[in-house]
Amino acid sequence: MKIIRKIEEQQKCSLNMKCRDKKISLIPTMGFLHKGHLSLIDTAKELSEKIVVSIFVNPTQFGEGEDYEKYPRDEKRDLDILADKKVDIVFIPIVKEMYPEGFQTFCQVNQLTKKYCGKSRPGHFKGVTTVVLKLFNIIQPDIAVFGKKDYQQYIIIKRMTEDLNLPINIIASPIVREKNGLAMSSRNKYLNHEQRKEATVLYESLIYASNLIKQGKYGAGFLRKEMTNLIKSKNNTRIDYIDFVNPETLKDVQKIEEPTRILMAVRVGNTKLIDNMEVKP
Ligand code: PAJ
Repeated sequence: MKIIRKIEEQQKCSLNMKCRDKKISLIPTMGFLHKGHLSLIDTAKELSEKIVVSIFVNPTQFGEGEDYEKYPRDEKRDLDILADKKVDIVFIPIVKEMYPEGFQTFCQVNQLTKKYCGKSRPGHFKGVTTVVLKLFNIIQPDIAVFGKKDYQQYIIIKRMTEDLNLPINIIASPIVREKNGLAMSSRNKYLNHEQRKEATVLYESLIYASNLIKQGKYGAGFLRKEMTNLIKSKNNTRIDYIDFVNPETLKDVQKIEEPTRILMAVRVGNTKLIDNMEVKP
């Protein structure tokens, strides 16, 4: 496994793989790896010969007062995990080279970024698309794999790739959960024992809604209310949003008449957790 920190070295290495006709898959991450990240590597391995994982806690996607400084980092542990997983390259750029003095060019997807997570985190998705576009330019992957855990992020990146005619196949990989249903996330580290138990209410409420839909309850308003009551029954939870959306356009849906994605964000203590699920009538 090669560890690359310099942008120029990664560019040379990618060019070399391409000259040898090797298909490259990229899995962008912010590190502190868990089984969710590893499942993206498994998905990528089915699709291409060469696997590049990037680790970069991207400062431009964190707002003021957010957790950039205290975002969990453990490079040594991540590298051990990736070596075990037999990935080909780990790209770990440094902030000063990604954003040198004078940096002022950003990539912005206009509409899809306004709602849901974009509402409470203005500028967040602009930081995400900018860094992902930079990683695409540096690594030149044929395929890039993203988790459905961050469903809005996946749709935004798909839109950017299409809008900018990038020759990259964007693949979505399923959500990996703990045994109790909690979607895996590096930020779960912030939860204490009690909060971890309460955090399972996100998944429980999604399952509850999908069961109500199976019983013929199709109204988004009714379903939101039912989910809200369940979530509010737990201490220390505060709902940020629960929305029913078209899985491609992310436009609001009033009635579950076709496949719909439920998107949700809930604060457990001070930690914002997100989850989502597809439901069908
Ligand atoms: P990060 O939160 O590290 O996630 C990296 C990738 O892992 C994302 O595509 C995310 O959706 C996926 N992922 C995280 N938890 C998952 C789970 N439980 N199941 C399946 N996939 C999961 O998302 C980011 O980093 C950043 O915004 C990034 C795209 C790297 C840009 O900085």
